[in-house]
Amino acid sequence: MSESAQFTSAIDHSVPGLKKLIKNHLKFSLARDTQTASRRDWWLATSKAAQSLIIERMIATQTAHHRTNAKRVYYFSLEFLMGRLFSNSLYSAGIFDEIELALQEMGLDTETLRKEEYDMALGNGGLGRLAACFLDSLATLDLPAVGYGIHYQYGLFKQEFRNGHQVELPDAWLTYGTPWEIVRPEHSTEVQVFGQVENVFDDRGNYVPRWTGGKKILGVPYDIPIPGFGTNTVNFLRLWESRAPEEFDFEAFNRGGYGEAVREKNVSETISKVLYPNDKTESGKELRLVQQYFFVACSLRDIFRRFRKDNEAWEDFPEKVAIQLNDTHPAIAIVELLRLFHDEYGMAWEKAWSIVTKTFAYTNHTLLPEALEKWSVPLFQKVLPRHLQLIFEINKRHLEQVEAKWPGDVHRKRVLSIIEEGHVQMVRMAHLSVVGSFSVNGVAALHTQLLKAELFPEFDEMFPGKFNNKTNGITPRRWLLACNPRLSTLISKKIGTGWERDLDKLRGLEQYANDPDFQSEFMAVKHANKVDLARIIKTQIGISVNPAALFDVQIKRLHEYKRQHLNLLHILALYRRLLQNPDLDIAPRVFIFSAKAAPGYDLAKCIIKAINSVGTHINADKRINDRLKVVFLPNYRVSLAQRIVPAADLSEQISTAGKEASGTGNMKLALNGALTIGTLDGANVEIREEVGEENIFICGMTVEEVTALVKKGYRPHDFYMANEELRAVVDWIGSNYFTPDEPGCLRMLCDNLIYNDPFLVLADFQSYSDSHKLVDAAFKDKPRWAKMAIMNTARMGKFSSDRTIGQYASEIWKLDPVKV
Ligand code: GLG
Repeated sequence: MSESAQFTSAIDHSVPGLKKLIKNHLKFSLARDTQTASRRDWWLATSKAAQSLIIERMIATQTAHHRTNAKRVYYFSLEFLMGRLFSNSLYSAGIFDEIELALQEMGLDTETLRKEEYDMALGNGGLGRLAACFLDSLATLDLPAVGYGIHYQYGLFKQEFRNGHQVELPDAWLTYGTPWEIVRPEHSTEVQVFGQVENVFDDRGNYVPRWTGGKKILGVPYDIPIPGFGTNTVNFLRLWESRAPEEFDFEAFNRGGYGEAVREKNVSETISKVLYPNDKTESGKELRLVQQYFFVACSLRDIFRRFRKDNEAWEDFPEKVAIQLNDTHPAIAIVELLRLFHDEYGMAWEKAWSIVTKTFAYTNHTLLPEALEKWSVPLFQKVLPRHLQLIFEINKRHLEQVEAKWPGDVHRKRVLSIIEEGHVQMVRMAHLSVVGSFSVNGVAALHTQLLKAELFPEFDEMFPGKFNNKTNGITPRRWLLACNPRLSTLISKKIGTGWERDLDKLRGLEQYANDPDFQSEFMAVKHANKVDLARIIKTQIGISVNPAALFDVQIKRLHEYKRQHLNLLHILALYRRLLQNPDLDIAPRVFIFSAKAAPGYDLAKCIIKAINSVGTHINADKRINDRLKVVFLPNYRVSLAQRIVPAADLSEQISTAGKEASGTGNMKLALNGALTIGTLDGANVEIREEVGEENIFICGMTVEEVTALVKKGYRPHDFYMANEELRAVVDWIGSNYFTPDEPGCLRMLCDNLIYNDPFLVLADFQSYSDSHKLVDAAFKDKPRWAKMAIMNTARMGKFSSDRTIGQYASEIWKLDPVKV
C-alpha cells in the first residue's frame, strides 16, 4: 500500500464540519462562547482549526520519514522571518475557500481575522526571510527537512517615528501566545558554556583533554509546523528556548536569599531573550556567541537522537544528515560536531573530521567586510575553551595541506588561515566555514562570481569545485497567491491554476501582454491594490495619496549601500525642478519608503530623519499640488510588505554594484508587476536576463566601473562641484531648510556625501536621474507600461524558491523527496 493511501484525515473538511471545529476550539481551547468571543478569539479558534488539519499531516509525515529512514536536511539559521502564518496555513491545509464560507456564515471574514495576528519577526531582513521561503519550498517539494533556530522572546524591534526620528520599542510577540507552536519538553536538552579544559584519563587509559566546569543551560524546543502547498508533507521548524536547568537554586536561596537564586536563572534565560537587531554588522558580543553555540549544540544533540533511532554506524551520518549553515552565524556547529565525535564518542580525529566535512554546507550572503564574523581568541577562550583548542588543531592540519600544495608560500598561509594574526588574534568564522564544509554557495550569479574572484580566490584555488551558485528565490504562495488575491484570481482565470507550484507556467501570460482587454484587467488589479494601500497610508500616517499616481517603492533595510539617500536626492531634484518650472510635465508620483535602521547605525537613522523631514515639507507645499508625495511607513515588516508589494508600480533596487549579494524584494515586486529601476547588482542582473532589457530600467555604474573608480581614487567632491543640480540638492539637505527646529541635524548626511560617500551615491546620481526620465515617459504611455508590467509577472518563474531549493536538494544535499 502506498503512503498516500494510508493517510486519511479524521477531520471533516466540509463547511459545516469546519464551522463545528472552529466553535469547538472557541469553547474547549479558549473557554469562550460565540456571544462574547472577540475578533481575536475567532482568529485563534480558526487558526487552531487549521492547525488540527496540519498536525494530522505532520504526524503522518514524520512517520513516513522515520519509516523510510529518509535523509533529511537541517537548515541552521539564527533568523527565521516568518511573518503571519494564518493565510499560509489555510491555503496549505487546502481549506481557504471552505473557511471563508464557514466564517461568512458566522458573520465573519478571513480578511478581518488575518489582521489579528502579530508578525513572527525572528529575523532582520533578507537572510531571515529567505530561510522562511526555503522552509515553505522544502515542504512543498516533499523534502524531509527541519529548520533549527532560536525561540526569541523578543523579535526585531517595533519602529515608531517621533518628529521624524526612529524610535525602537520591544517586540513582545509572545505576550498573548501563538496558536502555531507546540512545546516539546520531552526533547529538552542540556548544553554547557564557559568552564575550562583539563586533562583526565578516559576509560581506555588515555590522558585526554576534557571540557569541565562550565555553566549548564537547558534548551526547550518549540515546534512550528510547516505545511507544504498542494501536498501532504508537513515539516517543522524547531526553535530553542534557553532555561536554567534547575528552576530555582535552593542552596543559593538558603545561603543568600531570593535575589541570588533568581539571578542564576536569569542569566540562562537571557540567551534566547532577544534577536540582535543588526543586519550585517557583528558587534563581537559575548552573548551573541553564546546564542550561536546554544542553538547549534541543542540542535546537534537532537539530530543525534533522531539519527540513532534508525541507524547504527556513525559512518552513515552524511548519508542521512545534511546541515546547511545560513551564513556563518551557526558555523560553530562544525567544531561542535567534531567535538562530539572526537571527545565524547572517542572517534579518531581523521574519521571524525571526514564525517564532519561531508555533512556541512555553507551559504555566504554578503561580501561586505563588516559582516564577516570574527571572534577574538580571548573571548572564545572564555566562552568555548575546548572549541578554541579544536579550532587551532583544525587550522594546523589545514595549513599543513596549504604547505603541501604551495611549499614555503607564507603569504598564502596567512590569507588562508582560520586565525587572523594581529594585536589580538581573531577566529575568522567564514574561513572555518569554508574549510569545514563540502559546499560553499553564493546567492546570485554575480555574487558567486565575486565570492570566488574577490573574497576567496585562494580558497577557490585550493578547493576547486567547492564553490557554487544558488540564485535566491521567493515563495509564490506568500508573495503572489496570499498577498495579491486579485492578481492571483486574474492569472488563474487566464491560464488556469498550477502556477503556485510551477511558477514557470506564468509564461503563459506573455501571449496576452499586448491584448488591450487583458492589459486593462491587469492594470485594474494594480489600481485596486493601490487604492487599498492609499487607505492604509491614510490611516497609518494621515497622508492622502492619489492612486492614479506612479507608486515608486523602496522597501528594505536602511543601509548606506542600498542607497535610500540616492532616491532622496532624486526626489529633491524633482521637487526643485517643479518649483523652478511649475509647468513641468511629469506624471504624478508617490514615493513610498519603509525601512528599519539598526539602533546603533547613526547615519542610517539620519537618512530616515532626512526622508521624513523632506517628505513632510513637500507634502505640505501647495504649489506642488499633489504631483509629488513622499511617505515613509513606519514599522516595516513582512505583513506590511505584503500590502505594499501588490500596489507598487516601480521597484527601487539601486545598491552600489557589487554590494547587494542578491536581493529578494526585487523578485517579489517584479512578480507582482512592478517595473524595476536598478543597478546591475545581485539578482537584478538575472532579472534583466529574464524580463528582457526593454522591460527594466538599468542605471548606474557596473561592478567594473565601480572598481575602476575606487582604484583611481573616488572624490565625491568633484562630482558635487561638476553638477549644479546635484550640488544644490546636497546643500539643501545640509542647510536647516527642512529641519528648522533641529538645526544641524542632517549635517552628517550631507558631509558624508561630499567628503566620503563610500557607496558612490554622487557618482551614480546623474545616471539614476536620467533613468527616471525614461520611467516617467514609459508611465505616461499606458499600454506600454501595462505590457511591461505583464511581462515582468510572466517572466519571473526562475525566481521561485522552489527552483532554488530544487537545486540545493539535487546539487548539494543529494536529497530525495518522500511522498506522504
Ligand atoms: C543578505 C543579502 C541579500 C540577500 C539575502 C538573502 O544582503 O542581498 O538577498 O541575504 O540571501 N544579509 C542579507 O540580508
